[in-house]
Amino acid sequence: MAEQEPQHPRSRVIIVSNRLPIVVLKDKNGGWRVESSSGGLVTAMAPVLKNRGGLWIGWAGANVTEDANIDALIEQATKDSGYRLKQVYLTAEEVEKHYKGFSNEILWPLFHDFVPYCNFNPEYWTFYEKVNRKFAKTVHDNSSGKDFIWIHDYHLIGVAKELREMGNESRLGFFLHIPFPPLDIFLKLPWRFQILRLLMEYDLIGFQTLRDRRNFVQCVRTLLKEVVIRGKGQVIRMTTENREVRVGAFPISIDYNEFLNVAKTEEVANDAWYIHENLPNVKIILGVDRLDYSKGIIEKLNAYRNALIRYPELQEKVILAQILVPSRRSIPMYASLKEEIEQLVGEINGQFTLSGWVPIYYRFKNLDRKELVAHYRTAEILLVTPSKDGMNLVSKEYCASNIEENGVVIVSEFAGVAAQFQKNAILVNPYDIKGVADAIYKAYTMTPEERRFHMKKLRQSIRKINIYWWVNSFLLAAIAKRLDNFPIIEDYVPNE
Ligand code: GDG
Repeated sequence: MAEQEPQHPRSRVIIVSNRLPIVVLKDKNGGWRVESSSGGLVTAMAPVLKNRGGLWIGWAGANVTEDANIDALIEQATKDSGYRLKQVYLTAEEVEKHYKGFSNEILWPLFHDFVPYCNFNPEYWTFYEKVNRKFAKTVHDNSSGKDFIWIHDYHLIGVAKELREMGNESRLGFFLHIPFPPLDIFLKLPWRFQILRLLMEYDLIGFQTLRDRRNFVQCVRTLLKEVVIRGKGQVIRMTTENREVRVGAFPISIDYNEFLNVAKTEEVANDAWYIHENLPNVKIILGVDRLDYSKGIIEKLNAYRNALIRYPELQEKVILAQILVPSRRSIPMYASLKEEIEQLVGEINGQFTLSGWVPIYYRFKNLDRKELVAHYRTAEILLVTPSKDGMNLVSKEYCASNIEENGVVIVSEFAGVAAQFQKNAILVNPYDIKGVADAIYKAYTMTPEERRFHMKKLRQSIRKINIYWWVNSFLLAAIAKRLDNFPIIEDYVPNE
């Protein structure tokens, strides 16, 4: 598919996501400052929004109080970008019960297979509906009724139903960035019928992988008997009494060229050199993870310890550079996970450190983009072991930034990216501590030729299936007459 905006649908595009792509900050004098944030989604959507006079609707973040009159500032922030931003204001209670509550204490853990972490507080559901209605109202007030409205992620599943009830006749698409769980897990959700019915209000639903799509199909087939399911391949059709819903798998990606260009800069080259200079004579095994229990960080640390014990020649020859990115710290579970990780890092360092060598270099920090890319560019091995991950963009960014093409990727079978990377990365089951340790050793001992061969292939694949490809295929799936010619990315199935 071409790297340009598809010609259809020609209607205006409205993006709706929980967070707007901006950061709102209060300065020392009590005034407000708005900065636009970057990221793959923003970069990819910008041309589409710009060419169609588009609009992005979302929450501006917890810093913004009701009395803050920041609409003009938000307008200013995107003055030159050619599209508009519109904020949805949420009260503290709404943030608590919709964002932290239903979204991150129910849907996030459940959809990542962490059922015991769910807090099925019935009050959260009321707020989920209420906040979805609030988003829908802002969308409706700013829509002509003939737009293509693209809603993102688990916080906002209910927006389509509300828009339909308001009489909005726009075409509605939804993309789920996180995994969709298998039937037996989904059934635990007290609002399982409601959530499925909310999804069936869309014209197009996108998942990251065929596996997520299959899980969804199985839930619909089992619970909503009236729905007729037709087609096979990457995009299929489901018919209800009211509409045809198209359901597809669209693996999200990154702006390959953007990472490539940053990686090539002199500043990044210098930073990369500096990182290695400070960690001399070792191969760097890099981990970059948001602080989250789904990222398998404890399992990774245990596997690394196992590798140092079972392959003692790794000692003084490798270092695990683990960057932990602060996230959702106001949720108690995340604060205790941080403590657990830091305790284990301390234990491992205490157990193995020798004069001149510390096995784990650990940072709890949000790195700036250049520093992050410098780490990607210089690390010999990437180790990402989520117990479940919708896609995992870190592993794609690592490959795009690895311009010397000498890196090795070790990635979890349970990340969406496993399907695309299966032939050229080392895939691991993060729960298999010895297996992950063996993978570390295998990566360490790989020949330069093998590393180059696989990294080239990974880079080719990401260059082609990039973020523009993703946006295009999603928008095309909404309008294409034929659905049988979307390329298929088969899921990874382990071999014995
Ligand atoms: C969700 C799904 C899915 C990381 N550290 C820093 C930093 N990052 C940026 C990376 C990357 C993003 O954060 C992380 O993306 P992931 O995909 O790895 O994971 P989630 O945040 O959990 O994202 C995931 C994704 O949505 C997209 O659909 O792939 O499965 O869970 O872009 O670059 N950015 C900066 N400093 C850091 O230290 N600036």
